[in-house]
Amino acid sequence: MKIDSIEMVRVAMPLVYPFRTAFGDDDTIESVLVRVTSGEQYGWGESASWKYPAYTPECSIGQFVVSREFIAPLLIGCDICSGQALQERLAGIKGNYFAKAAFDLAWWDLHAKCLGEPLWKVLGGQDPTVEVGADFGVMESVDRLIETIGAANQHGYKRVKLKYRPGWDLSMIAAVREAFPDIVVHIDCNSAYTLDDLDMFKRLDRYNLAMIEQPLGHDDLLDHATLQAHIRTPICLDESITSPDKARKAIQIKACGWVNIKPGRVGGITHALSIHDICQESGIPCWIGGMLESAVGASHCLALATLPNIRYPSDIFPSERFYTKDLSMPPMKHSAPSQFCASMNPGVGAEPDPDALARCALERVVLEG
Ligand code: OSB
Ligand code: MG
Repeated sequence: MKIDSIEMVRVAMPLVYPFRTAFGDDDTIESVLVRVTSGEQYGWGESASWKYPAYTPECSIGQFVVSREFIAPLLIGCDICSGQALQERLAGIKGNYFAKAAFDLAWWDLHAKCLGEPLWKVLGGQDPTVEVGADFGVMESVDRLIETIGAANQHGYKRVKLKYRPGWDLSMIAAVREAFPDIVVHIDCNSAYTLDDLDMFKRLDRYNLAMIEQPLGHDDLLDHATLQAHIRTPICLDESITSPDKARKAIQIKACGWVNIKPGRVGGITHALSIHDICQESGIPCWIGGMLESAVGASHCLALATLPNIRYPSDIFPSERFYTKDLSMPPMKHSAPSQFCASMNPGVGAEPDPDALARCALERVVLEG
């Protein structure tokens, strides 16, 4: 498919309430949407590295500049026949995973539309129905958290993920376990700790958590392997897995028992598929994470979540949880309690609402071949 034009838009999407994690408290999500056009067809991609480089080293302003100055010029006018070919074309650009991802996702949407097939089928998904979990950030009190978990339980969620940071840690988990001895629960530390906290992690073993997500440095593998050797609870790597190569190395040194795959963090669907397959071959199960993207990015996540080695409820949410009005259409809606159904339409099945896109746009550029 020859890429005739590329549109890039950086947006700010106001949240209905602040999202509080070990890396900060955010009230707006910054994201970059990319549209690639080939003849009459077009595809949409999105990745959200956020405003501050606090989750990984990328941030939305940098993402936009790298997209405009370096990535789009390498793709415009080119005939790109596969996700692999797209990644090879961009191989000279180091890192910048989120920036590359939006283009890779747009290419996959375009490709699936040209085939006339839903994206999830093109990726090798077997069942469009996907199980998703409940997630809770840091709250004003543990009592409030326990109330909220109770409601999620009632709603039918099969697992709960809790953000975990200094001051919202062991005593919070002890209280949650006391209130809910049997629920499937895991914590996400967003790289807030070091091996100096080994004793704390050893104490966590008694709470029978499903996993501990990204306890140590955002780019670390080795210390995670050391920690994993000292604790029973499986580690799930998120931030540290930025490429298929990192996944291979993490598995080789036994740094984790699970991998959270986010298409943005790994440079797109092409590498998400490779990581999925590497993990599957090594007996490491995966699940899909998200970055509070609009329905375009979330629908790409949903397509990936239909793959066979996705073995834990994913982080995919109804739009209304985060946004008064989703920037993209159709908004994310449960198909049944704790489930979503991937779109049966050709492609990813979502695209920005033009008015909402214009309202949220911070900067926009179009490159013609
Ligand atoms: O670390 O998984 C993460 C959201 C934004 C950035 C990083 C992360 C997350 C999540 C998603 O945890 C959870 C949610 O969407 O509630
Ligand atoms: Mg995480």
